[in-house]
Amino acid sequence: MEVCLKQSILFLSVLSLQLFCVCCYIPCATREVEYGYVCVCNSTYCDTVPQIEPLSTGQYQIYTTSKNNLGFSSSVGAFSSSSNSTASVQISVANLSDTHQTIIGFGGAFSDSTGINVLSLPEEAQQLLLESYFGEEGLGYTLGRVPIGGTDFSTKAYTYCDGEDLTLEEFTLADEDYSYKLPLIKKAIDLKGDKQLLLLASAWSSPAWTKSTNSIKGSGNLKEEYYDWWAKYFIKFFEAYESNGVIFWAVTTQNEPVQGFLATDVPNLRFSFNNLKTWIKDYFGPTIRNSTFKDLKIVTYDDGRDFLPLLQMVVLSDEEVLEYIDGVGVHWYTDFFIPASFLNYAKSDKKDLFVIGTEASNGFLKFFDLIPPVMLGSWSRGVNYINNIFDDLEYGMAGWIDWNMALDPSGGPTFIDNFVDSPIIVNSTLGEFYKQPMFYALGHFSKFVLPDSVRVTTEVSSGKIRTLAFNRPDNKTVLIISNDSDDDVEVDIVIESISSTINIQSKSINSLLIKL
Ligand SMILES: *[C@@H]1O[C@H](CO)[C@@H](O)[C@H](O)[C@H]1NC(C)=O
Ligand SMILES: *[C@@H]1O[C@H](CO)[C@@H](O)[C@H](O)[C@H]1NC(C)=O
Ligand SMILES: *[C@@H]1O[C@H](CO)[C@@H](O)[C@H](O)[C@H]1NC(C)=O
Ligand SMILES: *[C@@H]1O[C@H](CO)[C@@H](O)[C@H](O)[C@H]1NC(C)=O
Ligand SMILES: *[C@@H]1O[C@H](CO)[C@@H](O)[C@H](O)[C@H]1NC(C)=O
Ligand SMILES: *[C@@H]1O[C@H](CO)[C@@H](O)[C@H](O)[C@H]1NC(C)=O
Ligand SMILES: CC(=O)N[C@H]1CO[C@H](CO)[C@@H](O)[C@@H]1O
Repeated sequence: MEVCLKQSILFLSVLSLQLFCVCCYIPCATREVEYGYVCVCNSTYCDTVPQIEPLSTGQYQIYTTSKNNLGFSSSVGAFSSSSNSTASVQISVANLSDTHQTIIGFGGAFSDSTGINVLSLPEEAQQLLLESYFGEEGLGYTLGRVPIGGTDFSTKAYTYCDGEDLTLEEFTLADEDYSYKLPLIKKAIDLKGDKQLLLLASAWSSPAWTKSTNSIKGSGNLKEEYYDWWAKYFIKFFEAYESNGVIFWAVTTQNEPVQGFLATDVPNLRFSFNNLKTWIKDYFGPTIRNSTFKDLKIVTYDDGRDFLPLLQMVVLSDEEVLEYIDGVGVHWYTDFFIPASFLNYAKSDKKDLFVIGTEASNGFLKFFDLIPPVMLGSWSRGVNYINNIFDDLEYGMAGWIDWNMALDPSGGPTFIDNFVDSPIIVNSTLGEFYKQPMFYALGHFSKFVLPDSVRVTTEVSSGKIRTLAFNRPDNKTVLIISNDSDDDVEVDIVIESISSTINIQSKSINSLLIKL
């Protein structure tokens, strides 16, 4: 494919002056860094995703990102009806009607730290960063998580009603909402144009005076006398955001209600499963459903895989709770020792609930500072994301939301020093930002597995590669194919009655779009 720089050409026609955007795509400006490679963006330069070509029947377009060749490269080929391959690996999609879950989307979180880092860049670079995630030539994120109040990725602990006020009259959004969250969310919505950005809200902590510990920081229980007050607080939040032009799609019942207590400094509200059940069915559910925000999807749990069996036993078994909830949110922090099969416990036999990944972040395991929070350029952290998304989607997840969209080179700011990694690292002193392998890993899913795509059954003849396939709403089929081996692999791909042999590069993730 031809590679050239995007340029705008003023084209004067008889009728009007029109601005045409000419040409293909902007390739990665590769830089070798401590742990691998990144793509460098600044105020005047940022790589884009090559455009999707108009394909005729049987044609495919394959996008590749590899360890030594970041960014997206793309080429076009064709399937044929004669199958005569000698390839060592076979991928088969035998029946496009053999379907599984419908996809909701992929995205990241509008944490305060994301806003602080984005806004630390020159304005043109800010725009290129947001385009990289939400733009037509970027990853096309369709989901965003918005913290209700502060988190560990803020510069201080705060809620919207820090003074004791039973009437909620003093409820007021924080400077952080006006400076960091709302401006970015609005720009992201603008970049989506007529396409939807689905926003999910989650609270980390209620005000200190409503908690057993009398502190926003650290885990405390919500005092029972504030159960009703806390439900109404959410309505105030949705009203305040609505008056700023931002409408939400979903809300979670509490960020990490179960194991938030393990991180002793993180602003967190703790619920036992029994208390969570009571709060949802007697307070939160009725309050939301009886408000102007009654159409919000209510997502419960919002915590690690490990306690899903208990969630199923205590909460998802209760028919009154099921009346109110639409989905189950799952965090990734215990995935390194809890198998994806635990996601089978995120289900109820009485109601279809969607399962969605609501938070993920590399670099949280520091093992007494032996592992740095940010490993700039690390391909293996990209592979962590790839394998995790594969596992989750194989077990029925409908979407996956990353944590901070942009952090500084130390993995912050975070007022409790809970530094972690992020797909984009911002260097404000140089006015540039670095797209890490994680960015491209996540992008292969967000860009090509569009909302309303439906997963179809795939089979792979060897453990050498992983693949998932989806029927997209535009009637194209997409295969995501990854291999982490040191050698290129010849793969014969058979989709119902047509096939093609494709070389899958070593250490690569690929998206193959086919028009059938
Ligand atoms: C921005 O990045 C491009 C491509 O790497 C480079 O040519 C240009 O010099 C950079 N601009 C600044 C101001 O660093
Ligand atoms: C199939 O492969 C064999 C051996 O590689 C070759 O002789 C034959 O012509 C091929 N047939 C088709 C239809 O491509
Ligand atoms: C394909 O899958 C669908 C749905 O499971 C099933 O009804 C149909 O019989 C399958 N077709 C074949 C040829 O197996
Ligand atoms: C719903 O709200 C109305 C008035 O706003 C109130 O009269 C009614 O009791 C509420 N119903 C529930 C189930 O909370
Ligand atoms: C950020 O820029 C400074 C120069 O201002 C440089 O010393 C530092 O190494 C850069 N950080 C990263 C992670 O590239
Ligand atoms: C997809 O295929 C279905 C059935 O053949 C057709 O009704 C629909 O219009 C197609 N959609 C698009 C976007 O081409
Ligand atoms: C992601 C993935 O499945 N990677 C595999 C690629 O192939 C090697 C063997 O060559 C496997 O060990 C990896 O698990």
